[in-house]
Amino acid sequence: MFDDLLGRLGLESVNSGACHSSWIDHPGGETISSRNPATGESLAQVIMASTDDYQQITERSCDAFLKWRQVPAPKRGEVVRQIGVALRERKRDLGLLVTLETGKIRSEGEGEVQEMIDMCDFAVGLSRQLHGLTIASERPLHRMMEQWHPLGPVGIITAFNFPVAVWSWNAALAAVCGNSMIWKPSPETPLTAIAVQKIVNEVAAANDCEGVFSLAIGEAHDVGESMIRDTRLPLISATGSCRMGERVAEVVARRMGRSLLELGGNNAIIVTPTADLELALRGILFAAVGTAGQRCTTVRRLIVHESLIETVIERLKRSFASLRIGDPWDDGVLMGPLINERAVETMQQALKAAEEQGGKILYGGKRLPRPGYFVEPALVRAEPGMPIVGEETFAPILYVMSYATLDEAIRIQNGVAQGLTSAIFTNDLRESEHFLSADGSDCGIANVNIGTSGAEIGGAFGGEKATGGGREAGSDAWKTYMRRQTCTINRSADLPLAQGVKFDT
Ligand code: UN1
Repeated sequence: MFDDLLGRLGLESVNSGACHSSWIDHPGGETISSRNPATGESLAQVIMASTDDYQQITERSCDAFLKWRQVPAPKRGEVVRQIGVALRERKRDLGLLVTLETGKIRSEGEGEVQEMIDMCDFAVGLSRQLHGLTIASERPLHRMMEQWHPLGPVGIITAFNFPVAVWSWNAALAAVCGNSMIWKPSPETPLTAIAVQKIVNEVAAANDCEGVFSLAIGEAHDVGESMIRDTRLPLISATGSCRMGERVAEVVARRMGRSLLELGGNNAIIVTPTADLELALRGILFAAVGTAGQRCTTVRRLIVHESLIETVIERLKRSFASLRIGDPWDDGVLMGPLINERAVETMQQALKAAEEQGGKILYGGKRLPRPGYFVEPALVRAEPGMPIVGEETFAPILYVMSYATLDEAIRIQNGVAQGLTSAIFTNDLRESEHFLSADGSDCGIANVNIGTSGAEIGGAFGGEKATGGGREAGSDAWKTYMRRQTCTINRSADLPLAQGVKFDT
């Protein structure tokens, strides 16, 4: 069954993780195993790219950019449309592969591919709307305008938890904007990356644009470092931990490059006395345990009005206890495994720290006695000031805290380093408007009566503070992938200077 799946995705012949316009036969990097986190077994071996391979890939990418930037944007959109069609045809298989390699449940695996398709559709429309402004000039017979030009080859670094959707956020936009790109996926998910690259290669070959999309699977310390230092890449888009993002920000800024960072979250949900509790509990459950707590949008802190906290805790304990945890392939399972052994250990350490810092484990947190990396979700009574509550632990741990006034709840919510997503459950218009106002949530995403995770692609995605400030996917996120040019055009025979400056000879 597994072999059939790999066969259908064209993966039986390629075990190399390096592709420019064609696959590199003998990449020089180390060999890694792709593992199924539900069993701990190896799925396949992949040879990674070395720094030399990276150089070769990037040279081709630079060449491809020179050609691609001349292709009219709507024609570039047509190529992205075809990628969307190809993804529709492989949605089920690619979704299964995502499940196999990440351990997320099947509907989430397929949902990721749907997100890629949505992103392609969005980018196709955008390819006819890369609009600039025209601006009134203060000088007679002059006009001003802004235009948006392609930027150059873009470096795309993605994480294991959304191994394909986050690539598409970047790739679909970068492509219609006229950029080539080099993708460094997480070494935890090499097979999905290779499968995507194969799909894209078919479309690129049919459209004579080979080399626009390329892949370099490699380690952070060689391929990753080469990429962020590379002055040929004007933009590095990186998704991952705050620590990784700090390194990227520092190195890219030193060479005056642009970085688009989508880093850690420490997201909170506030539950007020007027909340629809049934709705809130459903929203909290998906946000807390969906993807086994391994989304950057996972809710990590629950801030509940003191009048409700005992009820909410009791109800959540029951929901956690009745949650079906198991093989993500099986119908009805809602929570699969963590990605690897290290993730299980990190979760255990965080729970230990929480207890040492005065927290109380109200439910769960144990490793399940079965192969793979399965854990119970944990519910922990905590206080806002506990150091561990300020950290993002990539696991299903939900810290519950109580509040008395909405000002206090918002203060608790904003009182962490990260600023990705936030939500309030309330039926009180004033509370909701306060939460969304300038003195409300300080996050890049603020929701009312829905949880913190599961954003649509139409909105710009990203967060403030330690989350990095980048915006990807919808709205006007495309502007990060282009360079803005301000043009002043004079159709008079005079040369008047701005601000009335005289410089007559
Ligand atoms: C991430 O975890 O890196 O909003 C992104 C969500 C997803 C994206 C998560 N669409 O939960």
